[in-house]
Amino acid sequence: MEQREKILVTSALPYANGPIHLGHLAGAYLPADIYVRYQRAMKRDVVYICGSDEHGVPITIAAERQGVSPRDIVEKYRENHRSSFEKFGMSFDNYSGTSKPKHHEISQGFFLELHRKGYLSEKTMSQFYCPHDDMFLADRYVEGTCPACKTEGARGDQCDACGRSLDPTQLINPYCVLCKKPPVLRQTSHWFINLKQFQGQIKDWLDTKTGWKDNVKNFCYGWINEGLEDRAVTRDLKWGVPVPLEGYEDKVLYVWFDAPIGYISSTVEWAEKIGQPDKWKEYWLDKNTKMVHFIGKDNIVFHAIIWPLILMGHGDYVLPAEIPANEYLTLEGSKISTSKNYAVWLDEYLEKFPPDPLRYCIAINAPENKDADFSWKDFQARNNNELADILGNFINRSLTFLERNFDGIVPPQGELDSLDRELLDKINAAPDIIGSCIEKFEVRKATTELMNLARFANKYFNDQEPWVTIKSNPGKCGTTMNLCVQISRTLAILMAPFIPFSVATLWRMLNQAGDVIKQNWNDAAIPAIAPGHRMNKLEILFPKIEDDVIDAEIEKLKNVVKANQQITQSKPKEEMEDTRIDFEDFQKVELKVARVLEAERVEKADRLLKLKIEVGDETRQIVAGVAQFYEPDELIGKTIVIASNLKPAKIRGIESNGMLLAASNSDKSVLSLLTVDKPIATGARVS
Ligand code: B3M
Ligand code: ZN
Repeated sequence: MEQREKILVTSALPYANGPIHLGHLAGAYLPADIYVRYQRAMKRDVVYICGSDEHGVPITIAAERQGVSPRDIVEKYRENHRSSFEKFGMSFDNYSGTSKPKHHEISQGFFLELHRKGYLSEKTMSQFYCPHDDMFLADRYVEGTCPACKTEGARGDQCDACGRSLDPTQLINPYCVLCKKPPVLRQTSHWFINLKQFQGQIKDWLDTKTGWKDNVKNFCYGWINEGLEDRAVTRDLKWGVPVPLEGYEDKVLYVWFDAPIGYISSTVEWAEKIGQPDKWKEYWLDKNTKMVHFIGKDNIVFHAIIWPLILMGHGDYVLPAEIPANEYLTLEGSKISTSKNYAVWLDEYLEKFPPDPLRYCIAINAPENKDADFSWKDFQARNNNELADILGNFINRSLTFLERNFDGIVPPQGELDSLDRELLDKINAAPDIIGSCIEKFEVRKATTELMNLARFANKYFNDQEPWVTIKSNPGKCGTTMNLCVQISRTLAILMAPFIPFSVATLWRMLNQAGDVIKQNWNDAAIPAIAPGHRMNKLEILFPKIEDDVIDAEIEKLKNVVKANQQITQSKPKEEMEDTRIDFEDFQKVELKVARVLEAERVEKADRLLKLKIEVGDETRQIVAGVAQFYEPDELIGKTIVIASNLKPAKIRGIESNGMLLAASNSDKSVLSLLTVDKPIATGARVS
């Protein structure tokens, strides 16, 4: 027996830090599900793998913001994703999560193997550290102004505005995302993967991928031509896969190192669940497996360069055959944003609408080669004017006519006219036409072709005028109705990957045995319904969506935009306003030179010293928080600078008449008193 081609399909593992939105669906999920359902109908040996990405900074930041543990966050969203994907009809063979022990074990194994083979090296470097939160600030824990496009709020690993990937230390005015304070640099050690040594190998491999989309290839060549830099694969974080080396117990693997390994661990979990624990090897350890990674465009580098390189370094494993990366979906003309809550969330959508209109709408408008937009009006129009008025209407009028005039029993085919033959030709050609679009990852075109087939069927019904021929030529009318039923069946089989829920209803109406999604794709080419076959009762396939329902959704998004504008307007003053002052304001502070005459510690206050100072012919007492940096004796005789016209204040019950000036760094680990450059009499004004 001929060996069936093995296909391993993956959809990017979504971060378990928030619900799924339409942008996700259009990028990595729906096109993959259509592809897999088609391959299954072609009776190919396909496994479809996914799971949630449960490590990395997006998760820990979400946990900190909500005041819960990372574990709570990932369990909540893993379940949220799993259940909304299921309701949307995503047909994964397995949905796992990367915080599971099996995944940790497999990821550590990969790390150790690369380490053993000498592909990893250890480096000490300075990294941002937040003294306030007492932690290293990995990746997105730091934000600041993008050095390239100058947009504020750029993340430590990437600027969303210009797409540039960044090292946190490149940011202008960096700050810790938790406390908004500036970080300091501290030494830390990490393991790096030496990408350079794979540069030639990865380029040769990419050169063989002649059929890949231009967007993917151009992106990769751009990266390679800039020269591959070594990349850190460990992080100073507490949540993640622990680094399996001595001395590194406090560190974890970088999320992008372990996440793609999640494709393997989810396949392992699948094999265990079906009771064939070694079955995953048939896919992963066979170089003939066709591995297809569906992703959004922001994941290209990781899937097309770093991940293949990890696999090459490890050896034994199959490399990706196809990486169909999609562009972005915008919403009502604007960028979808999880943090701004500007999105259509899948779980909320599914509470109000059925899945198929959305599947159809995204498929026919998929952001394949350029960004595409989702608008609620377009969604309504696609449902009402295409699904309902073309496909639904054709089925409805055909089956109603059959019921009224033929008791719901399929009449035989008589003599064929040219229009009948055209219809049979269309049926015959459709599986190949649609199939080849899907094989080429052209979901938009496949969906358009399918709707055109339904449009043709609707027109065929019109042009044959069965309501006329039923009287004038009943034999011809029978032929027309027979062919209407045949093409309905063809449409059901071929539309199954796109709108699986609706075609299951259609299948029932056609009174067909078995499950429509289990049909053989190529059987759709055959007019297989025999005369004498009885139809089932009619059901409505696509209810129309009313204006008020759509208007409410549009209104909701407008309110989100408004709320976001208000948040920006009500930001704290110091963040929003110009903080510069007039010279007159500065002049109000009288800064003067003084000399320390006496200094002593303040009892029960470790930070304070009580000083007696000379300011011109005046002697004053001040209290200063410098005890951790200066011994009292060191200070006696020193020339300092004070703000002399502050109103006296009591500090720990001791009067302080003025304030000395000192410079300190952001984490208050160094403090240095201001003094003057040349000898000058005390009381001199500083301005
Ligand atoms: N979680 C990125 C994302 O959700 C990441 C994908 C991992 S795939 C291995 O955009
Ligand atoms: Zn902080």
